[in-house]
Amino acid sequence: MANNQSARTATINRKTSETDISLYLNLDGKGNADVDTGIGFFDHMLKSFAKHGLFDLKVRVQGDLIVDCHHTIEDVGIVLGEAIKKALGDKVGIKRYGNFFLPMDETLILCAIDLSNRPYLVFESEFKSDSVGYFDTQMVKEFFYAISYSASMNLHLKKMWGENDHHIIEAMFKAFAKALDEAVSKDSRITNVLSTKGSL
Ligand SMILES: [Mn+2]
Repeated sequence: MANNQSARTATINRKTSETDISLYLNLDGKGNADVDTGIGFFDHMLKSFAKHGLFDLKVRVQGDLIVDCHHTIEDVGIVLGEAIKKALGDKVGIKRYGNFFLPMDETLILCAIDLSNRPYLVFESEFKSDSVGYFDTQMVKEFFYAISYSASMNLHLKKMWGENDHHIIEAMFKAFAKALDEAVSKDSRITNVLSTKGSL
């Protein structure tokens, strides 16, 4: 894991009767991921998020997978959103907005982010299958909803085109990573927070 004094990092531990999660995030990382959620496809998605956002991410989850994947995926979304918010701190100097069109074979996904401190999710996609591996496709929206609320971000995710559910979901995680990388990046011309209100 990359670690330096100026890196924006957060560690969150959250334990409920349904899940026990520890998560480390470095927004100024190099794309290193060490992830074990108990759901193979979800691990694949979180590693893609870290790799393409150039974040360092460590996640450990003990979830009630005996029930189903719902609590584990939703709660990781809550904790990842909390980590993003905590690592960002006062948001001084960041670009605030980020967007990306991510192609993956036949799939094209649009992601747009405003780190506005006002949670809002617009999610537009359909899936052909109920699940990819042990990951229920219904949980994609739930995951991003949880992030948008716990990180207090405006998040738009839209499938422009796509046939294959694995591609669609993976392209969403990668598009989210690329858009977030842009939104959290710094611009030396921004000397305070990028808002006429003076706070974000
Ligand atoms: Mn894949």
